[in-house]
Amino acid sequence: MWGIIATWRMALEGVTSASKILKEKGDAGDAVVRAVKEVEDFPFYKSVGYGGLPNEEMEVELDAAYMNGNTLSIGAVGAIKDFANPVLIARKLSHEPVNNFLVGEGAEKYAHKNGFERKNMLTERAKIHYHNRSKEMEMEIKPYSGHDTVGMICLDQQEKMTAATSTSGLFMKRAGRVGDSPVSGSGFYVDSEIGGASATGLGEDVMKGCVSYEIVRMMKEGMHPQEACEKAVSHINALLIKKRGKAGDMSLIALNNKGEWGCATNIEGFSFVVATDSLKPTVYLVEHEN
Ligand code: SD4
Repeated sequence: MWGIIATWRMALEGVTSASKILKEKGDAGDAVVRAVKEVEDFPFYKSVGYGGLPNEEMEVELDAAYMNGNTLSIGAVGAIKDFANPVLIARKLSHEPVNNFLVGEGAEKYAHKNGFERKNMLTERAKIHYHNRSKEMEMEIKPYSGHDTVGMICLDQQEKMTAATSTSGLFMKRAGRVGDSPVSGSGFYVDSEIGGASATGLGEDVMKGCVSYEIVRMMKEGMHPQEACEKAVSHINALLIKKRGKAGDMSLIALNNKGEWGCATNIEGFSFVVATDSLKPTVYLVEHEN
């Protein structure tokens, strides 16, 4: 048995490539990284990797993470500039005994030292978006105004599970801002003996609920991924409204070690992609919040 689930329609091509790896008994780490890399490399996906939207200083700062559910090893980078594939750097960092989560200059030094490809990630198209947005600025940052993060969970035929995320974060974020996507337990979490989960949305609010860990914890208690996602979204949504008067946008996906999956959201129009040994890569659209 094998399976993969990913946030947003933009993951379809990557998930299709990963499915081939998984079908041929390939490794869940190779599959998830291959799928995320494809999203990072595609210049028209304006919130991940090359072509990602810049921060308020017109610089593209990227966050990414990788987790191995067999060993619970985690690697992550935050606010890294000028490297083509943050997810590859994150995976490499997951092999280090310590110093697994590096940000900014330190992350760039590590990437350079380890021979990762340097690249100016700011495209002409992203510059145009920046200039248009600058004009209408002076308003609250909205993560969903043309903004998505890719998060994936993968299960291979050897029963290994992995998670990976990659994002340019909120459009017009402050320089140095790091969201939930590279933060274990918030943007992602996976344990091969249970399953994994990943989040997309307003990172500042996702982190208030450690939602990915919460979902895995509920799945450990025997909950189906769908129920765990719904419970996690409704719980954090209600909690934030109670304590703060409002809750940020949030969408969650999960896959357990039996290949069962789920998704829940508090927005309208969240898309995600699933493939398993019995389901060809398929895009689902959740039109209404759960
Ligand atoms: C962040 N969670 O940096 C990311 C943004 C995102 O859809 O997922 N947008 O806060």
